[in-house]
Amino acid sequence: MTFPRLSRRAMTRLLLVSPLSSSLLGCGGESEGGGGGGGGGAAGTESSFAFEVGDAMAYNITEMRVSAGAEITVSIQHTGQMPKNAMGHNFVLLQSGTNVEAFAAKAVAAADSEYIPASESAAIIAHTKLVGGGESDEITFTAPPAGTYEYICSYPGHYSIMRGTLTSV
Ligand SMILES: [Cu+2]
Repeated sequence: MTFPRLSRRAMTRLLLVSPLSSSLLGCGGESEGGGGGGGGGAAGTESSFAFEVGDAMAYNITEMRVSAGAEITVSIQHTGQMPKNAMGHNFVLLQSGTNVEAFAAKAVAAADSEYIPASESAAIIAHTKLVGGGESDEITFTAPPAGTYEYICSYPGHYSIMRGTLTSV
């Protein structure tokens, strides 16, 4: 009920001088230091994405909306049983304009680097490592300039189903 850190008089002064008073009041004495969890800047954007993958070829997230220049966290967790050499998954965010089919063809030949083709590094904005059942990874990167970007799982044969669109605004 009471504000833990401000006396009633101090609170009144604050109300008189601060244009933020209504939002402070809205917060009451409860938690929520403002902004809410995982929120981003521009409307409808997010800064944290939790990918869950399993023994099927599927992403749980096929659309991402981010604020250009924001710090983005992508985690990927493989909740299935199959090892990564049979049902590996990753998250590979590609530069705008990348020919996904051509990229995927190069990726197939890059087994030694877990299907991240070194020759195509300029086309990759960010990527996680390849995960199999029970494994996970997390990366942080800067959201690219405003535009539309595709992301795929570069494990052989997966990209045609495991792909999504990141929109940066
Ligand atoms: Cu995959």
